[in-house]
Amino acid sequence: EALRAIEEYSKLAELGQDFHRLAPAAETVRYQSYDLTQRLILAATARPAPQWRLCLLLTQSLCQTPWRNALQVALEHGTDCIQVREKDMDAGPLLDHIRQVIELVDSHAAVIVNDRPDLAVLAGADGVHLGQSDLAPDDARQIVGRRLLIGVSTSNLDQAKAAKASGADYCGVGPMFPTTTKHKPDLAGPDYLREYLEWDGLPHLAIGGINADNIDELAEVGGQGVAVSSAICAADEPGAVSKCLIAALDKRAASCNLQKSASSDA
Ligand code: TZP
Ligand code: MG
Repeated sequence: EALRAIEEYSKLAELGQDFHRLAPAAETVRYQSYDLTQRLILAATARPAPQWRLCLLLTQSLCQTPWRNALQVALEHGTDCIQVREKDMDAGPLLDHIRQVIELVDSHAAVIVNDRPDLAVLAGADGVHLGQSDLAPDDARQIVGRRLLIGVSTSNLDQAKAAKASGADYCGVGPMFPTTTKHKPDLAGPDYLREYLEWDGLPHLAIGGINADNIDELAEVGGQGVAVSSAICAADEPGAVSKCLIAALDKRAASCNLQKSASSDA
């Protein structure tokens, strides 16, 4: 308001040319101050990504039990993040599906949408997850604003650093192990997770082929969070597997061993 007053007063005829020249400068500074105010508000309301423990990549076609059941029991056993990952759904049905997931999750976990920043915003999700050939985080940010989190899949530290520089909030780190869920011929492996953790970067979700039989390798290098699809979705007992994976990250090995047979049977 002070800048506006300076701008207006400097235009008064009585003041002469010297003051008139002040008006455009005051106007420029006024607009810069609006921009700065907006950026300050956005920065103040942005929330950092938490270090999730277990993120379920929910894909209906992979589910052995009805997907609502898999989701429900995964939540009951400590899953704190759900990524809706439906590669073959058109936008309309996908939006409906995301809304159903959000309703079922009922704030007990974060809901992240794979690939689609637009649908993440429309559905009121907590974030969007992007691959290396999806929108860059700074472009997606134009769509999702500061409130939504942006995750990026990375296979090496250069990609992770680029994701952070472009405004990502967390990184997928993988693939850790062979997987049939996605075509990923080159393994990054636990060595990349170790390297990632040595970097003072962003929260992580190790991903790719993770199950009850190999998660100890990730716990050993210090892994704090994993993203898992088939090991939970395709299990007969998705709750038992979820519990086992979290126990392994907590290095409560006995609890995980107890459940390993359930997941291996699946
Ligand atoms: N990105 C890297 S590996 C992968 C994705 C989406 C697949 C994860 O699924 P699964 O079944 O846990 O291996
Ligand atoms: Mg993608």
